Amino acid sequence: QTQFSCQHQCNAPEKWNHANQDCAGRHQSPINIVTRKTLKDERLTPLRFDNYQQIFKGSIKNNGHSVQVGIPHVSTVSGGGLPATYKAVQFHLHWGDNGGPGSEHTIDGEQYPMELHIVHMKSHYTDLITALRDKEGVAVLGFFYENSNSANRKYDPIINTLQSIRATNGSTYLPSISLAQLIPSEQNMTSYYRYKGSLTTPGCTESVVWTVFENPIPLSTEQLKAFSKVQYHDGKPMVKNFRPVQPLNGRQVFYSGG
Ligand code: 1SD
Ligand code: ZN
Repeated sequence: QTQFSCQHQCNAPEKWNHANQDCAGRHQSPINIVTRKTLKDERLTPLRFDNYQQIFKGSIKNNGHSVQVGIPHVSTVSGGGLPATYKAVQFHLHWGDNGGPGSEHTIDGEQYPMELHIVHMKSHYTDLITALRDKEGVAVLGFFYENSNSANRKYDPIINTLQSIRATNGSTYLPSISLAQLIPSEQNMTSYYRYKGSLTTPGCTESVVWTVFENPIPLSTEQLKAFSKVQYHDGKPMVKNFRPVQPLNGRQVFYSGG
């Protein structure tokens, strides 16, 4: 088990501070983004995505607090004011109860039904543990979801596996998928927020450069509800697997503009 796995009380974030010193730190994530307090920053130009189009086959796993997909090839993100080039390591999601509020970040108090995290580390590192020792070693891209009337077929490969990874530690084959198909088109990713924060699960390490995109990804209600079929270790439905928002403690959130 690595330090990132969620072994106990994954659905009781209020208990984390006792077990993990960093979870009581002053630069924690997620946060509520108050749009009128954000600062427009001209350096936050469109991000550069390399190899996000690459189709890969992998496996999807119920890790006890989310469903996670490891990324087996090199895809990088850079530019947009990021301090380095970062390569994608894995992605996972946070969601609500049957399509109810479930995102980790909130915008002016609004909680979206789900949030995607694509976890990256500076491209010269070979593992996340080392990257987390660098205060800018990890970059997470966060995307919201919104309810739409029609199903988003690009999510079928993921949603079709959920039934077979209901149990904790369940994993299954994930057929052809690309990172690009999961996120908005590049012209719809120019509006985003940037701040310095932490992992949202223990050890809550404060080594994360966060980018939270404004434009949500559409999914139908049925698709959103499918995630609630996944189960925690104790067999209860894995729902509301988000950490509540944390105090900003004087941090500035930057905005790329429209
Ligand atoms: O919750 C994830 C956790 O599963 C792990 O992926 C960690 C990075 O190793 O990141 C957190 S989060 O901050 O991306 N939610
Ligand atoms: Zn996450």
